[in-house]
Amino acid sequence: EGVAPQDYTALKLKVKEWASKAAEKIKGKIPEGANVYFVPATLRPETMYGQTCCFVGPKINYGVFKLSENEYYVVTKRAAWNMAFQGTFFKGDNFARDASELPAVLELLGSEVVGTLVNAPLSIHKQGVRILPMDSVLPSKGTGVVTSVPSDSPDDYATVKDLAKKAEYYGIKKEWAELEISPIIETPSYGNITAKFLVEKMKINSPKDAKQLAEAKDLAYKEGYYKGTMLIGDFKGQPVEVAKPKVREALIKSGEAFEYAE
Ligand code: A2H
Repeated sequence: EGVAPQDYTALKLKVKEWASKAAEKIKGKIPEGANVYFVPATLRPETMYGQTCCFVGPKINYGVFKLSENEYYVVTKRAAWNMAFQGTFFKGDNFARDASELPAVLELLGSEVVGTLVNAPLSIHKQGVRILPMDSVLPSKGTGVVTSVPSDSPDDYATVKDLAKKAEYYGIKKEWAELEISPIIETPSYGNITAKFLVEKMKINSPKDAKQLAEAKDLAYKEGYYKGTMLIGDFKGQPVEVAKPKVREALIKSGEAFEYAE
């Protein structure tokens, strides 16, 4: 971890329909009709139009943390602890003195939530996107939940391709990994689906090609941020550098996201 804090955008993906295993476990623990959100941390809020699914680590333990009578967040305990210091759960003088005071309602294993249908704010896929497994999700970074934008993230692109190819092995429906990948950002060097372009050009065949993916991620990030132009949304036609803080602010203002730092 670096010295400078990372300012993430924590996005709220509301559960529309639980995977059956998760539904069993939450029964009686969360009131019916309460809103439960998966909360991915992203550094690229301007790409949220292109969300096609949301990743969890299948072996990672998540907590369901109570925000209010009808609002709950699914994140790692580590992230909830950070959030507790950033005013997410407690207001005013009310704060947790140690991790046991976090408002945890229950624990869920990543693999148990795979298949859950969530609403992804700004996504062109209005019917919702699925929670899917990604082996490279780090429990020690962000919230342990990673929203997937395969048009602009090489990691996400390589992972959705692999999931679709081996759907049976992963225990998912192939179509969950095959939502349409639409152009979100135009770039001079890599076209309008940067991640696909780079993954194909660099012949990256698997989400396990870590070294090449790191290189692709770097190229995609720099090109998108410094030379990209928005193709969609309220800031269409504007440079990414200008649009990025505006999209973030709009998501926070509408209550669909909040600030998260670490
Ligand atoms: B980014 P940094 Cl379109 N494990 O969001 C692995 N990856 C994680 C993670 C975790 N626990 N938590 C967050 N991330 C991902 C969008 C995106 C991202 C795009 C392009 C690049 C990109 C959609 N996925 O990240 O190490 C999240 O994916 C490359 C910089 O803190 C988050 O932003 O710099 C990013 O990594 C945070 O990485």
